[in-house]
Amino acid sequence: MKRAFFALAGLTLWISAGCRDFLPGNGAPSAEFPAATDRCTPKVEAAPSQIIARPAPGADPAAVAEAIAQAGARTHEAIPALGAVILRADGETAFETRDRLRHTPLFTRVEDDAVAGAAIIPNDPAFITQWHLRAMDAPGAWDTTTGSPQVPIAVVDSGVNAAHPELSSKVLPGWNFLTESTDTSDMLGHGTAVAGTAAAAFNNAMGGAGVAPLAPIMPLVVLNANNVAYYSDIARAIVYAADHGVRVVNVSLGAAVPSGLLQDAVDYAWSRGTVVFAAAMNAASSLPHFPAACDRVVAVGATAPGDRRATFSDFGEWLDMVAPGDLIYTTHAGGGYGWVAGTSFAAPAVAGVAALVLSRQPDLTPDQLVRQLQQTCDDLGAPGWDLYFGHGRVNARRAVTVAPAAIAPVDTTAPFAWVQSPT
Ligand SMILES: [Ca+2]
Ligand SMILES: [Ca+2]
Repeated sequence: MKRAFFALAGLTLWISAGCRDFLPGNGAPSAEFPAATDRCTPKVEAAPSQIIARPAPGADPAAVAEAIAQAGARTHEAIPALGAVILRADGETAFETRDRLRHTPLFTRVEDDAVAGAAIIPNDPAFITQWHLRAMDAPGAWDTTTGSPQVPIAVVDSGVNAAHPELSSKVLPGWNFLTESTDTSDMLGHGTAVAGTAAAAFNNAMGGAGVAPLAPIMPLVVLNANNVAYYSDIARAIVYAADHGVRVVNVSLGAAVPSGLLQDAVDYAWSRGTVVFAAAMNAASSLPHFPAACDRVVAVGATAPGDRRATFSDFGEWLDMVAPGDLIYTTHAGGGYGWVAGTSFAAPAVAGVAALVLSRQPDLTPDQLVRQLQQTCDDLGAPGWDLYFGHGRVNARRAVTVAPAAIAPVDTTAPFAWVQSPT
């Protein structure tokens, strides 16, 4: 989540990078999957040019439609909950179309529908155990709770292999925003690996375990087989999860393009009790990626064994916390297990802890939930909140066992600190 004073710094970075100029009509996705050798260079993705527009309140629908047509665009779909319409324009002239719409008072916001990529780094390590569960003391949490069927986790990703024996008992009906259908099968494998990290079954004499083994998974498909996800589909998926009462949403996707629409979706969800957990992404830089750097999103960086920061993990003022994200043994779409790396797998580890917490304390507000997760982290690096570890590495046991009175009632400003309640 973006810390308040960082808004200006982020803008400065953005302008100094000149991104708006070198990005094509739809912005650029991150290139973090699967090109581990190309982590820092945004890759330009050829995709239909989509523009997100929000008509002004009370604007005459006929005038809006005419303005859209005159600008050379057509309406593709609407997101009524966010008051937005998704427009499609010719790729060659999308830039002009967008600028024309921006100069029309009929719209309060016009922005590119950027595309996000997944934050996975393929890996082939020699280890054969799930070190990450011990590092974040998930077994210590399981003495208290292993999650609840009443607290599902929405996985906004490439789908989930519902036939995987570690996931088959827990995959809920979801939605595919690419095909507008109920087919949530996984065409990429990323979503199945994320889902298993959060909630693979345990105590079933096979494979490994997720952080919240009893938590159901709601697959929401936005990422296609080419590792491209439109921001508008991510926003629709977040809204869908919130509308269906899912309080924990994981988005292991991102791009370095700020978006009002993504922020609106996060705010919509937050107002309905839903918290979005997002991968910090893997560029090993402090350039904010979204939705991780949106306000109220829990941005999760990655650690490697030994509580070291994973070298690929992004960092910055917008980082909330870290979780294991390197050498992670998790479910593969093919049906077995395999090794993966990336902040893609750190975010669902924290989402899993959130599901554990809510299974015990279902009445926590989003603000209370996030503070409980933050304040029970094990501090790493420089004392207190810092750029590289945020509040520290999530601790599942502490998160589910902390006494409510030990959680500070209000957020503090950076540098982070809180006051324990006097006894
Ligand atoms: Ca298992
Ligand atoms: Ca620290």
